Amino acid sequence: MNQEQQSALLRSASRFPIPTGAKFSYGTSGFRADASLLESTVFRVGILAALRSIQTRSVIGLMITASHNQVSDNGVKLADPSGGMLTQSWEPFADALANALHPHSLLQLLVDFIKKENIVLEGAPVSEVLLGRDTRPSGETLLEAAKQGITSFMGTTASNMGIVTTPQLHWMVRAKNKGIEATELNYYDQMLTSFRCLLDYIPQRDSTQNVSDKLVVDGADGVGGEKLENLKTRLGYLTVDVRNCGGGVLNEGVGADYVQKEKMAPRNFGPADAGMRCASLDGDADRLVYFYVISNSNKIDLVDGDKILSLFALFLKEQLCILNGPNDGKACNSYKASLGVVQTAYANGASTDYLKQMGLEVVMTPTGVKYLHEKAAEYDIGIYFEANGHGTVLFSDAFLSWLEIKNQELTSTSQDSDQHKAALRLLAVSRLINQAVGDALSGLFLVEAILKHMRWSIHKWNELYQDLPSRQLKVKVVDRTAVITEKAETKVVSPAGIQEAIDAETDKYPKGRCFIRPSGTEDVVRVYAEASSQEGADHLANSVVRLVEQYLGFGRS
Ligand code: G16
Repeated sequence: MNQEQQSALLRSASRFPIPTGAKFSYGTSGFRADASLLESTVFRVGILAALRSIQTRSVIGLMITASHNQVSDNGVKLADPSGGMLTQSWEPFADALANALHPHSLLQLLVDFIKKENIVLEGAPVSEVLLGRDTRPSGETLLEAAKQGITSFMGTTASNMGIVTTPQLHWMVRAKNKGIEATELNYYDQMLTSFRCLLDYIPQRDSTQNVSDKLVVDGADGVGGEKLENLKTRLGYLTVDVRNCGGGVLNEGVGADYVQKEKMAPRNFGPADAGMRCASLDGDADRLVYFYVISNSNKIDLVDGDKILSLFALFLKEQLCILNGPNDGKACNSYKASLGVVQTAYANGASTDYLKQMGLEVVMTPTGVKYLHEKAAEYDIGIYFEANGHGTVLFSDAFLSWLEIKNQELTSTSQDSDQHKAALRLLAVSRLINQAVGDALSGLFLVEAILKHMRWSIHKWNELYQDLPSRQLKVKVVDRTAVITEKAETKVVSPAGIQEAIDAETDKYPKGRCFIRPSGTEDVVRVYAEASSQEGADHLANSVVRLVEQYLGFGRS
């Protein structure tokens, strides 16, 4: 690194001192904390993004969001050239940068890392970082800090995409690196064209079984609701009533996280909506759950990420079977595509059983899209979802190339055949659903198209299987990092003895299952319990909360 570059970095770093006593960690989905603590971190992630762009010679994304967290929090994460999460191998360096106490120690870290990774700064082509933020008021100042970090690497451009959903920014990074037009408008065009294509190939059946054309959406008072509101005139048959569109407090009594955890109707929903098909997005629109309000109450029946996954799996498996014909892949000229699903320990046990009964391969990973995405990418069609509604469907390049050729062949030999329609549907799904990351908007349009295709009401969809009763709680402890887990977070290895105590408690409940893990986005330990009755699940979760307090020190939230 030349002298001029070193001086530029030292100058800008001195304007962003780290708050006294603060400790930052690149968690489940980037850095998250109270927004007032984050300026230095965001500045440093700007530096990291520029360096990653220089190293990969590609466009990188930097998103400022704390997603489902409360409005006073904020966060920052990076999107890699593929549009996916920052490679995990750079996370320790991100931690070190965020915690370097002085500009000189920051510079030394950079010099050492550049040398270790053989990053060539001089003569590198112009690098670029796309910036986005959600609607949090603190986002504007933090975005400025990110720009300062990015541009303190000479020759790096910071392109501000404005207020966007997290998945939109990931999509733009992926598109730009593939040489495709990457504006917000391009994103909508691709999504809605494929949505209409799926609708065009819906089989003509008994018209008495029509699905309601009305959907009510809770926008979490965040960015997703606003974006959806602007799309309303382009949705054809589908009438969307968007509520919680920015007038209230972000994520407070609204949004996918609230709906999924509390199993209650969000603000501005109530008994008058009983039976309606409703969906809820989270604060930055990377999570989606569906629900319907139970008559005369504010309680809901939740249709969570596991059921979205099951719906997608059912539809895609059906299309593959049609495409491959009666010989199920053994026919000449067919492609035996691998179809796999990825879940976490939070997946309801009933969903995992259902997927296995469908003959699907189910793989478990730790919490965090970065783990699920990586695993799903090993299949020709990999479907991943967390129960909280974060997920997508990935298509391999090899399968898509084969599908394009197959489609051309069928266009000339058997247009309008069932096989041809299945090929067109699969291609449409691959364009509709975000290939970079879980995306509530594209997920919502795929759900809507499949329900219409199946002629299923939300109730019928919910009957795919019956969830085992569950309860999720969070516990504030002295130091959550003292909890160390293994086996996809289903077993605790430290503190010693707590796993045996959890097992002994769990054994008391029929169909009991319980695990704890430290959150990577909030300062809490999470407790998940499942049992054959709601009372049992609640009781088990509360008993394990007490164990956590006993082993890790007190402070329930
Ligand atoms: C993020 C991650 C998700 C994860 C969630 C909760 O979601 O992207 O994969 O499930 O945090 O993580 P934890 O339990 O570690 O706090 P979001 O929607 O907040 O970005």
